[in-house]
Amino acid sequence: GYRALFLGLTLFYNASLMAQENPFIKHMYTADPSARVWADGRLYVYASHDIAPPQGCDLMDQYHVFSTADMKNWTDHGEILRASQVPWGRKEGGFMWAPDCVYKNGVYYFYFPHPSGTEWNKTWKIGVATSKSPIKDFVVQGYVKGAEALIDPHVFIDDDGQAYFYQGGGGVCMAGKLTDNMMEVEGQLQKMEGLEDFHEASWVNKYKGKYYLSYSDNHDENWKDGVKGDNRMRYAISESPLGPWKSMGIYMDPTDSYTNHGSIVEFKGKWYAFYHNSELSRKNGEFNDWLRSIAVDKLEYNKDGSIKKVKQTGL
Ligand code: FUB
Repeated sequence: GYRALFLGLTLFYNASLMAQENPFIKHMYTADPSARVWADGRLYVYASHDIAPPQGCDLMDQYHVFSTADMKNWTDHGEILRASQVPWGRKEGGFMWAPDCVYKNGVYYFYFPHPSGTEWNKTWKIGVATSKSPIKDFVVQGYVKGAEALIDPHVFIDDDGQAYFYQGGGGVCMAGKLTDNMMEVEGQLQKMEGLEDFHEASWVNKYKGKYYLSYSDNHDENWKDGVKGDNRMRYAISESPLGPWKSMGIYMDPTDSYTNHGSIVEFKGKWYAFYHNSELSRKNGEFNDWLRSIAVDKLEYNKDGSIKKVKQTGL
């Protein structure tokens, strides 16, 4: 009896030590995690930064990068870019929204949405900053030519080296090829067809030869009878990076934050779904939709290629 109890408790203790703790960044508010695995074998997360006291997303003015070798111990590499370093940016600053980062031919390309004028909602551009290092020395080179005045950039590089650019918010997702300099759309962006209830936060990954486009939807019920009810994460599948897409439904229920923004990535043979919630602000006693915290959980595929609903831990 006692021996079985002891064994049980030891196993439970070990399992809890192995578990990923969410939110995994606890010393500052973070959102919009773009997770990337670079050649040094570490996983890097590029995130935007919410500012306390909460005053909405207009104050967000800088990006940070974190990395891990084991999904347990995280290193904060600090700030990598802020609004005042964007030569063409609106003079009032702020609005450094969901970014992405890719690597090509020795250069890290960091993409970020930022308004170029006082009328922030009409003047979005997708900035490009480059560096030889994944964690520092990023310099703004300009912005993506041929992009629309829309938020949430994402770049997917296919196995043949061709880069695809995605962006979108307010219900429309646009995409197209990038030229070799990674800063120009080849031809024109086209609307992605077949995405049910698209809101924002597009992300593409490849699994068993098929393309998966994940995004957040428009679900917005607020808190009701103790049930959470804001943006959910959905996905769609295609034979091509530019669609047409077959909507596959919801892979993540709402978190306790109004928005959600995800990235899906394989690391050391396992798949993960990165996202954000408001759990850190809840723990800190200042719960707010715009004081978010990045989180990660396991993502599993069914045999038929569909994605199992992700279990949010730590909530
Ligand atoms: O963080 C600012 C904005 O909120 C992002 O660009 C959206 O995806 C949403 O997370």
